[in-house]
Amino acid sequence: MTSADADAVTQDFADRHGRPPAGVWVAPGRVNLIGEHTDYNDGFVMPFALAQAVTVAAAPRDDDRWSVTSLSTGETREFGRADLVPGMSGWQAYVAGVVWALAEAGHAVGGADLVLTSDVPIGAGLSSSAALECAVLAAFADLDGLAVEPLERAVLARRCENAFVGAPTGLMDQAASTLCTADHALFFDCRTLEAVQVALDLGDAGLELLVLDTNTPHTHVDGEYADRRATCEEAAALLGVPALRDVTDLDAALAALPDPVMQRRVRHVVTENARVRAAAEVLRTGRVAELAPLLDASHTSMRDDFEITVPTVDLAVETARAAGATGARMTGGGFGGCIIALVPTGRADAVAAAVAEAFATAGHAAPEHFVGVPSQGAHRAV
Ligand code: GAF
Repeated sequence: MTSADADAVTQDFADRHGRPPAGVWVAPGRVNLIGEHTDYNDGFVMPFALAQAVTVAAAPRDDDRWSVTSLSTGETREFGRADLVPGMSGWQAYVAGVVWALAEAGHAVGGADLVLTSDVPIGAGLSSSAALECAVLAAFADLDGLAVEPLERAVLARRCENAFVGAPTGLMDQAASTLCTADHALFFDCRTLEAVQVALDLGDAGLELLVLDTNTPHTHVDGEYADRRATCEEAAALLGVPALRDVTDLDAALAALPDPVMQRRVRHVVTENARVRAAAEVLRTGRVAELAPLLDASHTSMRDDFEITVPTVDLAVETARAAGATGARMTGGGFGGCIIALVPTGRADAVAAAVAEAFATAGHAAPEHFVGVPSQGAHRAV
């Protein structure tokens, strides 16, 4: 989010609705530093919020309707209370679902006009939808004076995603967008919901985090994601534990499972949880450079055991490493999207250029890239 985004939504709101907005709210996208597909297994994750965010201007209206304009797409969508039915299609479902989830939890949300814009790349695994949910939830909470604590906001935004939009995701993205703080990663326990802010001072270690979008379309993402989740739940049931988080003896668990695919899925989740805890310890004790091998091991595990990477993502990771990244991995749900690479300060453009060259040779379009800056979670900007 830039101050230009806040100005743009404020100006458009005033022009469009003939009155100023009551405020402007912002909620960021995220990168996940480490801990992939562990959230819905009651495990650990460690994302940080990006500077890229959804920015929304809003004001109440005096009927039970909502209008939402996206400056990013130029579209306006409207819905009323009677339209708040799970399964709604279109991007406005992420707004309607938040009204629905708040109402289900007993919070009275009044009609409102909203104008929003976003600089979170869409469909790139950087949580553009969670940012949208958390931004409008922050707006509704303030407009209607709702007493909803940050953690409950994350839980309600996830409920919107799961029960209204219909995506069977975990809590990581909404927790990151809501709970993260500037200069920190969030070590989040998805069972106890304990959130620990861990200082993330890459610059002190002479490093920065390159975020590179492979532009790979997410075909069949939803089906693949749901499939991975179902296999994990089936494995937990076979092992007689509430969730894969509870597997304490990996070798015994693998020996008890009949199916090699299921064994690989379980190995990913159990070892990834251990890597998240190790990464939190590495940061807590100021050994930032030691993040790199954990990122590499996470990627290998996602590629070989959870099987959620794709050739462009693997090419980007391998090329980044060969060009000087000390560690690299895919970030997010998988099957495309972004990679993150830990690079020496000032080397992000050079590493990205090497990946662009490898992509050109392989016949792929040049990826976009930026340096990820650990930023503030959802808040009121104006
Ligand atoms: C997506 C989901 F939304 C998250 O809940 C998480 O499972 C992630 O994929 C994989 O770690 O972003």
